[in-house]
Amino acid sequence: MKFPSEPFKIKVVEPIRRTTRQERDRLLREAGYNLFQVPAESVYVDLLTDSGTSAMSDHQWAGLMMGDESYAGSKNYYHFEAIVRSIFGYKHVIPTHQGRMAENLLFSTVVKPGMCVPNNIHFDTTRANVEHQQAEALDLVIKEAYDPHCELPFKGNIDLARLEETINRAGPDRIPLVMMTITNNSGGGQPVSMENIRRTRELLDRYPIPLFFDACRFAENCFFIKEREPGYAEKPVLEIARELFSYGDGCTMSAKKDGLVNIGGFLSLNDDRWAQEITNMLILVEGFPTYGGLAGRDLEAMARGLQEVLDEDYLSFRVGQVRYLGELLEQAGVPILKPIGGHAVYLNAKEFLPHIPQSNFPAQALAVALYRDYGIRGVEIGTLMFGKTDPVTGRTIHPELEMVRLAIPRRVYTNMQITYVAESIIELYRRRELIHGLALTYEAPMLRHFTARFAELQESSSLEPTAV
Ligand code: P70
Repeated sequence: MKFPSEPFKIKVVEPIRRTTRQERDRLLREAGYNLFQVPAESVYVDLLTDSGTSAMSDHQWAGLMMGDESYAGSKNYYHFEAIVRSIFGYKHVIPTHQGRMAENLLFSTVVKPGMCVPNNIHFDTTRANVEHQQAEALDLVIKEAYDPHCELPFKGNIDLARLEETINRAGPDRIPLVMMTITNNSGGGQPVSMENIRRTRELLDRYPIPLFFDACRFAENCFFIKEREPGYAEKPVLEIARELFSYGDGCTMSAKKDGLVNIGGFLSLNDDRWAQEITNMLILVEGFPTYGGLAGRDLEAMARGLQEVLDEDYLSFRVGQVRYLGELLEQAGVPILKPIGGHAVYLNAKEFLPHIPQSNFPAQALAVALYRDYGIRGVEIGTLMFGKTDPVTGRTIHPELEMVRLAIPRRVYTNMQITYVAESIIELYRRRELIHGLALTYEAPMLRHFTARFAELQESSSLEPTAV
């Protein structure tokens, strides 16, 4: 089946409050046209993120009742540790409350000022945690990743020639580790191939430099390997994951994605000395090593989620649902980033709104229109999130990709709701010239996208009022 139907049925529902266009228009004004400032209760389909927004299964909810809340030695920790070891295969398993704390603990331990950390593309929190150590975060993804039309099966691959050149230029002593983000979120949720990982390992062995994974969406990456890479079609996804992680020395994980939980993460690695230092720091900032900032019940939900996420019926539905949205849009001529990613569809705002220059935030304007007219919330991944000010000229340097990411929460929305999203966007595309740009009225010095405020360059009253 091209788009597999849901491999679950719904036991509990969360009603969604309907809002009017008028109400959403008011909320947008109050929010300064920043969708992070809009109350979630006033959103119909919330595609802001796939992080921490999954629906847990009855098995996971049952696991919450089995929480052992002992300060030390909780049985849920041992279960969680065993599951993580059985999939990832690393010796030490260090729980954290979410992914960025795993990054913070790792980088504050192994990265020193003046060092550099290569990655395919650093996610913002990873980059911020590397830069916080006064080190350089280098993005070395293959150049095709920046072309929204280029259809490669593994567009998240790292450029091995550039990696080798970087190591030779910087010197292996200045590179404490190489990261690989699977799937590559900032590059469109694109997978990395097993071959690229194997060859990265071979290259790093020559120095030697450790390889770590940013493993948030590892199951989706492994599913793409099964679908696309020769030799893997018959292998279970669990086996693919085990092989993939065997080429690394450790990983950071935000279990809010492929852990199918609402909060949780971990760091797992082989090196005893690093693990000891990290554990000492963990006690200082998160808690005792058998709970690491989480409740025992959270560890149990995470252990169960990590097993469920490897279910192939689930994965083919999951990746299929994202593809379903992408293909409906593509068939109608809506410009999207290709190939369709594992967790999200990315609208190409430069082509959707060619009449709005990048300095007037076309992707943000598109996200605003989508919310105002249809109650759908996506997230801007463009000039607002990644634009930088040139320290010499004071002018803004715009990123190459200007996109609205529609991230699909796991097991949350029905295919009918996804159809509604597609139909809304197609309708909006037909009257795209009525969308106007935005001008910044406030920005914070760091991570400005969360709190920025805008003014509309022209009132958007000409759009049809649509009730959802
Ligand atoms: C997302 C969220 C989190 C993330 C990630 C990768 C590859 C680490 C982390 C940090 C963040 C987000 C973005 C926009 C709106 C809301 C939320 N990604 N590495 O949606 O993990 O959040 O647990 O600290 O994608 O992509 P954590």
